[in-house]
Amino acid sequence: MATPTPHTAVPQHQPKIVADWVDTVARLTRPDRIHWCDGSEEEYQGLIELMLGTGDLVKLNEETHPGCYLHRSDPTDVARVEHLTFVCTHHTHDAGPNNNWMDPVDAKRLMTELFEDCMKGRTLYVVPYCMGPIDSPYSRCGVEITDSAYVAANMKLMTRMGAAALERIAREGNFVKGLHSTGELDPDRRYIMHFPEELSIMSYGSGYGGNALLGKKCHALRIASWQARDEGWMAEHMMLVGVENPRGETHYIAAAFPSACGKTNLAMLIPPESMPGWKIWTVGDDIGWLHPGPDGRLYAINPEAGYFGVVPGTNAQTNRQAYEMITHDTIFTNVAVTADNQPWWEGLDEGTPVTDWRGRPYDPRNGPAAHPNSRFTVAARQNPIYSKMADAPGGVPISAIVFGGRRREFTPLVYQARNWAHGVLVGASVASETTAAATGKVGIVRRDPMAMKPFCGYNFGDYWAHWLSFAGKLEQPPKIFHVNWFRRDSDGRFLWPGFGENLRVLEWIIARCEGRGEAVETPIGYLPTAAALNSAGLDVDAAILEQLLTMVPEAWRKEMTDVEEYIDAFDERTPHDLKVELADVRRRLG
Ligand code: GTP
Ligand code: SPV
Ligand code: MN
Repeated sequence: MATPTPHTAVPQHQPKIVADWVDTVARLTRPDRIHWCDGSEEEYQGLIELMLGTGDLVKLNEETHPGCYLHRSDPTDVARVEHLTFVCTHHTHDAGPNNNWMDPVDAKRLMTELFEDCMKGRTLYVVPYCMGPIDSPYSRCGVEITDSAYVAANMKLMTRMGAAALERIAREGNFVKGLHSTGELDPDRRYIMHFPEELSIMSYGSGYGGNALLGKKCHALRIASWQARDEGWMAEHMMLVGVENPRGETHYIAAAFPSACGKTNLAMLIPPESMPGWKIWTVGDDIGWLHPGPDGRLYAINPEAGYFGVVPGTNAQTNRQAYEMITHDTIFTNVAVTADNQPWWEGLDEGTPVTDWRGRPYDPRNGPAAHPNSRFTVAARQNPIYSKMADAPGGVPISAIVFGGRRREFTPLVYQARNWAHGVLVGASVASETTAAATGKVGIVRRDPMAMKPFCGYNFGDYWAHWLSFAGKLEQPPKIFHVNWFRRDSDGRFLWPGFGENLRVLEWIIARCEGRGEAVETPIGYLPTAAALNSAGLDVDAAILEQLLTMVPEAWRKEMTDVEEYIDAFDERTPHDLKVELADVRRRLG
């Protein structure tokens, strides 16, 4: 069975614990070939050639976009499928009302039937990977078995994949098992199953990022959040960024925003011209693993090594850095193309789409040319501002945690929580308009605590208790804030320019962390005065700024009633201290 494929590089040591599992899976799925990925460049090129041959990839314009390829996914398979994503724990309450639950025995039976013989005629790829710097004590390894060359190639860009990970697995004797098959891409035969009690994942019937690149949301968030709770750390849907002031001092900030709400853009922010001397260093754009450090501060690593980012909206004005980063050696998924075969998407001010994301001649009556959730996959080292600290085994010390969401009404541009426990309530209160990152209606406000609604692998009640427990684990906990870049006027226009201008908000956040920065105390926390926000060169009306920095009590009384109803739905698992914080805010609001 194990006939080597033409692009198998040097044979490598195969730890028995991995080989045994691969063997068991191969007996079930019956692949024609087995390919152990070594993570080399030659192997990546081999996967690309293979997919160009099968039509899974199309080569883009070599002159303007060297090394860039387009993948068109099945039109029913373009986003995460939250309604088909399950957490399978022995006790339903351990998964909690925030997750779909299935009994692990039933889930295994269902998945085993789907996986039976599903790799006949296909290649089984063994993808060993390390989430986090290869020599960090905070990193964790996994192995994804997949029958998709697209998944294997994406994992190469997104993780530390190959021989080094396999060596670490052999040394540590454990790993997260992720089994994936694209199956028939039939939405009725599509499930993403998590078994946190045994650190394993089974995903069938999708090739889309968050459903299929199992190192990312499945391992680094759902499984890792479970492990983190047991081991005393946190796995969060957070970007990590270093903000260097003109004096050369750097503060690290972690920000949790729901999917397609601005993490990648904040992590790669370009300072406005009116803020000379400020520099931004990207540590991560989507996931942070946070640990109490020896000095009583909270330290973070980015478990990923690449970006799977939202394409639409990326242009030279909003984010020149990201825009240039994806002009070479990038896999595009579901964008449109121009007559001369360049990738195209909504928000680009040059070029004209001739073929839409489905490969049809572009016709505006069919909707946008690029899918609203079209994505780029690119290695982090292509980011010109990739932080030198991104590979530091101990991570970076976090000064501030920032929550945020898409709220068209009343949520201020920024406010600061009173203390850690109140900050946990602020995080638990996050709500946001839904986006194209998951299938379903777009633009509906839903509660998304800590931006983890789709990603927390256990009961939110327990999760909030875990968050609260860090007050006792940290001598210098990060200060906690909430931002909203997405307020709109009655015509639907954004009130705040966003993108680079968001640095003004980060500047105030940093000032607050240093015990400076003017603020007014309100029932929901501290808001900056208009004067405290750096507005030199900022093109926003004074009246608009005032509106962005105002707390509207009636709206907040209603909001807190909603929050109360939401957190109470977690029954006896909702920590008492969180309810106390909430009652406190309600009392202050009157
Ligand atoms: P995931 O990868 O899904 O977790 O998303 P993300 O949080 O990294 O979101 P990303 O930075 O990719 O932004 C998503 C969309 O929001 C893109 O279309 C951006 O152009 C847009 N966006 C990002 N930042 C801002 C901002 O400050 N203001 C406005 N108006 N739009 C923004
Ligand atoms: C998200 O949906 O939050 C993403 C994209 O970052 S995915 O990897 O598909 O989850
Ligand atoms: Mn994300």
